[in-house]
Amino acid sequence: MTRRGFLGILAGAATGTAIGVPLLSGLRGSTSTGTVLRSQLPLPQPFTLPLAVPPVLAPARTDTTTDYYEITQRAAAAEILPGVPTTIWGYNGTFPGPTIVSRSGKSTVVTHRNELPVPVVVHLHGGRTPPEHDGYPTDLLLPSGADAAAAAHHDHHHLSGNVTQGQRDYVYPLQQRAATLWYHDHRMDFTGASVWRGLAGFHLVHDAEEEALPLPRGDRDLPLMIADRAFAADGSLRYPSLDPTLLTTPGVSEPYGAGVLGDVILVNGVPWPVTEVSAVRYRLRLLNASNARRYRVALDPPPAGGNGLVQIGTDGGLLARPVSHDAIEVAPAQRYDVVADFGRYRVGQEVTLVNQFGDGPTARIMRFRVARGGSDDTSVPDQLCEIAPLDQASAVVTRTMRFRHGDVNSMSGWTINDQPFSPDLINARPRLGTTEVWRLVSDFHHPIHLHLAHFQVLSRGTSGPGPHDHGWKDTLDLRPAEEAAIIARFDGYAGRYIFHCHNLEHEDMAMMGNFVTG
Ligand SMILES: [Cu+2]
Repeated sequence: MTRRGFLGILAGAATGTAIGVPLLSGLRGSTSTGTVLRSQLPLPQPFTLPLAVPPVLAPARTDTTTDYYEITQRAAAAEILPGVPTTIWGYNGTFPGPTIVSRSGKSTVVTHRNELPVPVVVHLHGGRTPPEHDGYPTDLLLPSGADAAAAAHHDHHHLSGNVTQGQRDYVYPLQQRAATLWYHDHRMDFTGASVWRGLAGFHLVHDAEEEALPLPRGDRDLPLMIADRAFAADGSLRYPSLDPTLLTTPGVSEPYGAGVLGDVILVNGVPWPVTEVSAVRYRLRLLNASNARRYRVALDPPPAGGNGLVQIGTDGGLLARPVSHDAIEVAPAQRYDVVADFGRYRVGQEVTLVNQFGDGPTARIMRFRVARGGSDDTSVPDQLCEIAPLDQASAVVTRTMRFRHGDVNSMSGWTINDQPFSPDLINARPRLGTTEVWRLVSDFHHPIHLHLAHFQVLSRGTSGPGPHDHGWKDTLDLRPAEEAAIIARFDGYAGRYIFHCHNLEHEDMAMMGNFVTG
């Protein structure tokens, strides 16, 4: 077995308290699995800073089949807290990174250049991507320039991956439906720390089917990346890495091995922002880009009659039919596209997007100020698209994957079927073009993400799918002591892919597995 994934857990056990049973028991009753890391400097008043929307990246060039983009990953100074400089790691030096907008069926090539002091890996989350471009955790892109030798020295003896230096192309065929995707770092052992520092951005896919619908668009289509963070006294992003260089020793100090929760809620990189809206419908593309925090998102006050959040889409694109909610539970990495109709409020009213799973500052997300009236020619049709339910009878195999805390060589870690991640350990070999049922069994909250294959939720426990399980998903919100069944069709590309818990501290501490399609 590879010890690579457990170095940090070893170090954590040596320097602090290993995850004990009492701590984990305490987590079972909470709404997120993790421990809050507090900021060490004054935080801004909520709803005083303007919402930012990440700029859409212009292609460097384009031809009839392909759009070409260029992104440089680098450290940069950001002002997240007013008057406080914070060094972030960003795609083109921004957090969130620039939004890429692609056309379904038109290939997108992104040339990533690494000017950070560490290796990186880029994964397009929700993308149906050939394996060599999917961001396998050991397919490192080493830094350009002088840092490369050091990074390679630290890492070369662990590597089984396809390693490049300086820059590389990621090729995305995007033979898939319109959907809210996102891209983020996926480096072996260090994903949590790297995403926390800012390596995340939106990648939206549009298609004719969705554009034919009378949904809100343009500046009434708002991508909202929700992420919690904590800040150190010097303004830096606070994260409990055992090795702050993020080069040698993976892992976090205890008690954060169950997940790192921040005490500041950022939307598109702004703490508790406010924005003016007209009294019309808006499409809100909610993305939970937090490492471990779950949210229960609602409008406060709710509009008269309730059902303020009309869900039209999720991870894999449009739902067949809209589903109205008072609140939506969003696990890490999940996307919920909702329509909020501010025409149900009076002009001048303030409407807060709240987190019913939070308390104190984490119970608030952002605020909308209904600033003016407006004419609205949008609507939400009763039928959005056709989704054929995958038939359980068509599944060729049923597999069981157990996600749980485990002792591994007497160390505290996170396992799938009692095994830690190894690039050589293949948990499943789905045949291309076939459908499989996977039973997912948990101890704590584990947002389970499959690369390549989108799936439908068949059941939770003895019930059917939950109210937030509609449509094509790529990440399931698996809750404590729960058993869920999903049905997935494996097609598109042959090769090795990963599936894993998207609590990034669990992922970094070995809760990943491989499947090989072919
Ligand atoms: Cu997990």
